[in-house]
Amino acid sequence: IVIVIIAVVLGLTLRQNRSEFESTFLSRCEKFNQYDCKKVWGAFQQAYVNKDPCKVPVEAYDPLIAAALFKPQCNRMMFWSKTKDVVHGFTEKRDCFVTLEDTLLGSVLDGLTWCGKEGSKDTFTNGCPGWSDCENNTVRSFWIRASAAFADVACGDVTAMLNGSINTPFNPTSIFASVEVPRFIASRVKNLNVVMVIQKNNISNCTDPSLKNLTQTLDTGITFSCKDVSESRIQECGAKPEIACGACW
Ligand code: N1C
Repeated sequence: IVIVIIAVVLGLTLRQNRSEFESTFLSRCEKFNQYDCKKVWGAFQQAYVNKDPCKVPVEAYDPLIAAALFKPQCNRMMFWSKTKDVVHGFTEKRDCFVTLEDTLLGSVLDGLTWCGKEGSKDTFTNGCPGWSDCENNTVRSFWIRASAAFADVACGDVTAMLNGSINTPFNPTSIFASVEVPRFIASRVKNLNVVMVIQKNNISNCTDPSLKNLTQTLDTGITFSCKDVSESRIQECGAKPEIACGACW
């Protein structure tokens, strides 16, 4: 009897987990019109279900990206590295910029962990490999693929917020440096404007040597600019809609 009870409870929790993930996915998806969320869910699942969660290549998400295409928003696209909270604190309140998390796929999967298992058709949210446990893990491959698609449609003036409180604001291992910047092409992107977020104890700024690597990676023809902006100014601009987007920094 005890074993049966344990089995039932375990079975229920696992099922609940699965349906909870699926309902989070669908309810977040349904906030966006123009998408067939059931179809998007199907395309999403096929990327990792019934697979070893360390053997999900970036390309496994190609059909998902095809099912939920990104629309280019010229001059409004915002990229970031190690500044997620500042960026989203700002974009939540103001309409100036669009981040990947404002698009269907980014917003649906932001903050979530998911993976499959060989021999199972379920989605698991526990026991999934961490970001750097193995290279081709379910979650990391998704963010690489989605970031690549988002960067592919970048156009006009592009903005990126980098962190002035770390040693290497432009870190070659970040998704921003390794996936996004190399995909900006001069025929679409005019200028890359880096906003260096400066806190009280900042250790780097726009003169940081890592930005040299950034300008060297940039496609010839894309101009580069960088501005040191205090975190409090970014917050102020987020809180005051009367400040025009272009006057924030
Ligand atoms: O490795 P990063 O920063 O440079 O990646 C950020 C970069 C942004 O410009 C986004 O367009 O790549 C995109 N991106 C996301 O939008 C995103 N949302 C949530 C990349 N990663 C994203 N995450 C999670 O943040 C992801 O699961 C991983 O843990 C971090 C990577 O962010 P980072 O190292 O600060």
